[in-house]
Amino acid sequence: MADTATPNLIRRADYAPPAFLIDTVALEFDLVPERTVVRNTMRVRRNPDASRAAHLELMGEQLEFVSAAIDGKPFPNAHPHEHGLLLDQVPDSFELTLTSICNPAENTTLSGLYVSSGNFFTQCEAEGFRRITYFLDRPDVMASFTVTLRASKADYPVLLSNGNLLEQGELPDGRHFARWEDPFRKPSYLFALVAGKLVALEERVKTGSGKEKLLQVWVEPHDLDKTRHAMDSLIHSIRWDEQRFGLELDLDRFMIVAVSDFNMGAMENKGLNIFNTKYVLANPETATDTDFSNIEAVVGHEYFHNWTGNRVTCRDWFQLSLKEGLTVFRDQEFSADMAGGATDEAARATKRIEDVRVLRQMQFAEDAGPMAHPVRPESYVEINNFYTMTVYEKGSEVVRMYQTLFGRDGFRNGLDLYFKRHDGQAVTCDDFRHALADANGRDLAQFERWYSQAGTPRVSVRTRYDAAQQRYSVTLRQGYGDAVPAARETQKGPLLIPFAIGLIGKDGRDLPLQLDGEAKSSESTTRVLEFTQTEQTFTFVNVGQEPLPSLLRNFSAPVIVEYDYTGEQLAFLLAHDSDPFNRWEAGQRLATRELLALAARAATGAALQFDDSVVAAFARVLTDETLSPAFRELALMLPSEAYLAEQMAESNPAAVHAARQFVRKRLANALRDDWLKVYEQHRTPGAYETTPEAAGHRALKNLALSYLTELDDSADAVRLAAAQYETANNMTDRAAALSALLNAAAPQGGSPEAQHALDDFYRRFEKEPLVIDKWFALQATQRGGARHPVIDTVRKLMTHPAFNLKNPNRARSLIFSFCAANPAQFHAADGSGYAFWAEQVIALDALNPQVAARLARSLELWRRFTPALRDSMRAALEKVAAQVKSRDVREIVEKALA
Ligand code: B3K
Ligand code: ZN
Repeated sequence: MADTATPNLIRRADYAPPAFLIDTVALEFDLVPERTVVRNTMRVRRNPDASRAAHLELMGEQLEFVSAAIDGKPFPNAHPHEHGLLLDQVPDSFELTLTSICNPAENTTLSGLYVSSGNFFTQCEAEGFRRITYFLDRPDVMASFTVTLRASKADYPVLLSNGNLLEQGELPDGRHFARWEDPFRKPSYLFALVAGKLVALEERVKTGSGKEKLLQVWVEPHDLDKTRHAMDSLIHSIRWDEQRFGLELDLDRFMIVAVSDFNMGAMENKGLNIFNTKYVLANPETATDTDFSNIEAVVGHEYFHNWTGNRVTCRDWFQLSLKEGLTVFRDQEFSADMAGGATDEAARATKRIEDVRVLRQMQFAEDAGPMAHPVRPESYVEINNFYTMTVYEKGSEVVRMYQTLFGRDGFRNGLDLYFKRHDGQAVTCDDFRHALADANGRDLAQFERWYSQAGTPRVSVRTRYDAAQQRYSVTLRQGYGDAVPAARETQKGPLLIPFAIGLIGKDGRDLPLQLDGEAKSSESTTRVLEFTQTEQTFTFVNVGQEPLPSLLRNFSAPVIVEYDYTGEQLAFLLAHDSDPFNRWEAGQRLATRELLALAARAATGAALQFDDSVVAAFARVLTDETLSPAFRELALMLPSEAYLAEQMAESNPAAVHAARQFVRKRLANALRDDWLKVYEQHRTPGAYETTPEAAGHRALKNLALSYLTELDDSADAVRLAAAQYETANNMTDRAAALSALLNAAAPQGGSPEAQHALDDFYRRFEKEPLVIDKWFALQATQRGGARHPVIDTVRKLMTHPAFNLKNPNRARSLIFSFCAANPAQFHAADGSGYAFWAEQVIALDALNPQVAARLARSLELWRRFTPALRDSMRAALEKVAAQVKSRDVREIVEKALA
């Protein structure tokens, strides 16, 4: 029954197995941009495990129905409608042949089959396959696919699909064909084809069992010089998955294809991964260190899906985190191992810090708004709206907690059992949890709450030292605070929280840990407490001095820890904690506390003052040469404006910006000589190297440059930045210099040096779309000034000949950068940012609902803002709600307004 309040709400509780199964699919494509004919021959039979249905209902969208035949004879009872094809009175087992037509040239949604730069590409996850042919387009229907592609040989010399190439050859009229077969059964969302003028970087590698594999990275010819890093990342991924998890590449050939029009990062289609160019193309002149590491992470992520996602897939889309949370966890571990190996904890920690920063800024915010949902959602209107930070990043934290509880070996045993039980199946998050529980002899019933409860848990900590008894007790209490309704409804009881803790003595060293009842202290000075009740006390014995607790080491659970540290204690932890994550965390807490106090004053117009002890704590980090440059950069970077605004009782982006700028200026002026020295010391002369060490030097040097631009007299900074811009031999340094020039020029609304560099940058990289994206993004995120609002620049750039709303990367580089990454300017008091946002959501809605819905989300936290902003945000939301048509955007704005 349709729920009238929320039309087309899909619920997890309503899952039923499919009435029919499809065993084999033979697809034939006659590829023509405006009119592609698809012939689909399937072996269909009734599902013995489902109740008997009267008819076969296939999904289909935007298709022109041509014909249907059963067992070779025309079938009269096929009824096409807006959402698919209904076939009446079908036999129990039969061969079904359907012919339909689609229009890839006009497909601006970038879901299904579409044309980009004259080439054909597909994107099927989650429900794009139904835009190609009629099908049971759901992940629990797994079939064997063969695919025949036919197209003009001159226009589409390369024809690719999943699996192995069976044959290729010539056809009359300048056409040719290729036939592919995927040896593994798969759900339709993993289908892919590519056709066009492409070239490949190729490499042959041997896997663990000695088999030779062909690896290819396909791009447009002018991009071939930017494929080496993606290929290296692929080779490293293959090796890593063998070593860490014993998982080998199961195909003879593995292909990556880059496309410049793409809705997200990349897609794990079996044997034929399709990537946004942003996550493939890199050379030192065009890509930053961040781009290089993102490429490594995304190539790894998609490759790792081959086992976690493809070999074992999801029964239904509510189980999305089964593959996404697990695969994010795997790519995070891969990147950490690439940076620091298994043992260099400090190097691993930099990756951990970056991941946690993203989680806290984005996922915690999601949990505090109208889109809050459990890692395994209970319902959705549009599944594409649930490829979220919660499903991906919180989902990854949930997987990480198994490893924290059972150790690397226990986790590996669990994963081995998972594959042993479920290889070739479409399964659920419960199946995964049961495998982990059974392999480790544990009952993980309580752990299920991590999948079913939304909202960010809060753990408040009380400690008590009894000097006479030498006992130290730590009392933990868990709850959710004032959760939003969407989250509160799901909260049923306490979670199993692995809570890692250490105790630090007066000399800054870890104390031995012995819990009450234990015979002796443990070897490790970090203990993972299993915290399972609403309130629970853990008592350490033989504690000879009052310790300072180091709480939630390495961020062992996705929770907020509340503990009243003094400023001095935080400075002590920042200087001494043996857990590198918590050293960073102490600095962030210290800075956040000061910044929030300042923002509260700024909101009332009071004068700002700053505690010198905080400056001293930061100075110590800046000059501590025992710390890696990468770590120092992370520790000295202040919490983002978005994160800070989210911590306020009423978000006030202008006050946060004023406070953060005040602190940046204070740190710049107070430590001027140190910044200059660090800038000089961390230059990386000579040839560009992509190593984590070299990237760390560049990061710290460029942070110093950015602080120097805040000096009351920024002439030195401008001189350094202009020289760095001119002489840079890599994009990291060039882009950082340009950003520094824009920042230094912000108060005056521009400078000749900044303008010169901007113009030069455009001319130099005119033919590199990914670099021009940076050019747009740097301008959209620039600081601006009171009399120089950035919205004016953004509106002007919207009319630039290189701007193109249909290209998601370009739309993101200008519109999203402004609306989601420049809070102080976007939330301008006059509402100009919101008016712009509404216009762009409406314009994108007509072209590409998935991209529009992402943009729509930048106003979802409107209720948390100051009253004046709130009213004008609501007005913008209402305007959008009244005009948009797509299910995607409607779900977002209706939830926001509800
Ligand atoms: N599985 C894809 C995401 C598909 C998004 C569909 N809206 C990429 C990934 O997570 O690897
Ligand atoms: Zn994924």
